Amino acid sequence: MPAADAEKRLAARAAAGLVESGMTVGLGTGSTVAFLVEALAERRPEARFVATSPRTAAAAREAGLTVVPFRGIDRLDLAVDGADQVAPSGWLLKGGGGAHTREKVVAAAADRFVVIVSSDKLVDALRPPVPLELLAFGVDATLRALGGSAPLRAGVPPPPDRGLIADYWGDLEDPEAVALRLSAVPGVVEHGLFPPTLLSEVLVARGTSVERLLGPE
Ligand code: A5P
Repeated sequence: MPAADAEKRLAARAAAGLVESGMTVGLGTGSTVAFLVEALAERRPEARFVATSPRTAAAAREAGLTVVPFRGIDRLDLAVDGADQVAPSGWLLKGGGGAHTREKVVAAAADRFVVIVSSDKLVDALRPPVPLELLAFGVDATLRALGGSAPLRAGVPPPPDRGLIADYWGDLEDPEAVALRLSAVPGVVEHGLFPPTLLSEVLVARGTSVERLLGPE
């Protein structure tokens, strides 16, 4: 197994230990979360799970976990997800798999949002692109409003809420300013910048150990 995958697996196993019976838990999307599902399948806690993508929902069901729709549930005890980049400031870049809209809704609903990553995901500063989900209606006008710097992404499975995925290639020196700007463009459903205020902690695996980086209180 490649070193990064071994680290993802280790971080995922540490996060699986946070799931207790009776909890409602959000599951992110991606290869790190796939290891989480694998670890949960072994532990089998009496918990119910909300999935951020059809992919994760199918894997979790196949693993024997109880997956429920995110409806009639207004908060989650815990959410666990991977990330593409984690900056020292606590800003995250997500959406490599195009699932960031549902991932952000789930993270925001959770009392505790835990991010699990291999050590290569820690960066000194976030690098573009920023994944975007765009409303299909009027998408060319939305792309124009984004200044032509956000080409549509080819070859990704369409998001479950019928949006389109694009990647914004603007400067990312000030993630907060970029996040505000992107959120202000009508037709941008959601962007992949996750603020530090969403984050409870990051479990980062390095070699054979897992380090816990705390987010803001
Ligand atoms: C999915 O859209 C993303 O936000 C993933 O959470 C992120 O890309 C991490 O993916 P891996 O766990 O596959 O690295």
